[in-house]
Amino acid sequence: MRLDPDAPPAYLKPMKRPILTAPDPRLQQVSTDVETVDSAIRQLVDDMADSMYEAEGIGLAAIQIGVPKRVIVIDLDQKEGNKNPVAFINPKILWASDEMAVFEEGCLSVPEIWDDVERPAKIRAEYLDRNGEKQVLEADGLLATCLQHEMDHLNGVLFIDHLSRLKRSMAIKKLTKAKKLKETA
Ligand code: GNR
Ligand code: NI
Repeated sequence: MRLDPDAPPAYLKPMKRPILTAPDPRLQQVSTDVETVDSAIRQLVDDMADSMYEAEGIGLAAIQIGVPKRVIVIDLDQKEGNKNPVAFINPKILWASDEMAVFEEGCLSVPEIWDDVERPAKIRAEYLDRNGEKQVLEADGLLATCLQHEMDHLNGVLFIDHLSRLKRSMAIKKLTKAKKLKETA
């Protein structure tokens, strides 16, 4: 519910750690593994969660706030007062199903563009949690899609890279135009 109809959309609100938007070469960087899950990493996780909630997203990769480390935060069912961000550090896919699933995807770094992306329907992944403990998770549905979308970010890949060349170039054109308009505003 939007109280003020003239309020800017969430992703344009000033943030402590603003989210980079395409085209930005930083989003194409390959992020590097975290060596030690220390308090600085936990602070990064908390900052990422802040930016994710402020932008009303369900997931965020560290590179989206300009930090090229293999850190992801996800919260699929966030209700007011019930925020439960989950950190995935150095995530690795151990297994992916042959079965595929199509979801309509969006991205906080690709504002206002949505399109269908096909990915493995189920995955098994290992990662470190915010205490540095190794975890293994089997995921399907939206969580499987979201994890793969975020792990793509760690490798410098955006969901529009999975679209046809025509759709991708139309998306980049639209994003470039939107950025120019924002600069001159
Ligand atoms: O908020 C987000 N929603 C979403 C919807 C479908 C598939 C993936 C996503 S992730 C996205 C947030 C984001 O850009 N994470 O990188
Ligand atoms: Ni994204």
